[in-house]
Amino acid sequence: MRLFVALWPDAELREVVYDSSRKMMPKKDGWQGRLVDKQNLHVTLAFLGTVSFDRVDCIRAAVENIRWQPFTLQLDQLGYWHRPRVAWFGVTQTPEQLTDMVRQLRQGLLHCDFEPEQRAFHPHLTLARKCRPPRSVDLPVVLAEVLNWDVRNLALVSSVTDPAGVRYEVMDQWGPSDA
Ligand code: 2AM
Repeated sequence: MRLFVALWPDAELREVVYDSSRKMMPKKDGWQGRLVDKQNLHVTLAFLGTVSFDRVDCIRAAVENIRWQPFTLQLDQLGYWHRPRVAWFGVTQTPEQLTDMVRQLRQGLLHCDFEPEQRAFHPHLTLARKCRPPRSVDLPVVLAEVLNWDVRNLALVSSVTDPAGVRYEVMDQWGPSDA
């Protein structure tokens, strides 16, 4: 199983993000690439890679034990990374609750024998892959309309590759901890 832990948008937010990404990256302006399917949009918190079944309980416990309260993620910029050739919506300011959530998650995953994650966490919602922006666009750009995401759940997700492409299956979801 290929697994990852993610912030998982609800159906309404998916529509908003998808519409906004189409507006922000029009083909007619020279944007190239493949938009991520609407139902696949998410923010990865930890990528676990290929994991054997016997580690799943430990991973579930690591996510379940995170103490967090609801918060709002303000997606307010469109950016691009050259190496992976992905375009994304990101945040100017990472909420402290999210930084703390990822810190707890990384800590918990150490107990499941994952290597410590060396890379800093840059929250982003990947919008397009194999992407190339037009030269005329100076990225990142600030969004005219901020997308407010009221984060209410965390998901353990399995990535399934089938002939139609990549599909993500939510294995489990958790809400905020009790007060
Ligand atoms: P990203 O698109 O948010 O950057 C599921 O495959 C998710 O895990 C992807 O959306 C990707 O996140 C992330 N991912 C895939 N392969 C990865 C890798 N080798 N290292 C880190 N994250 C990866």
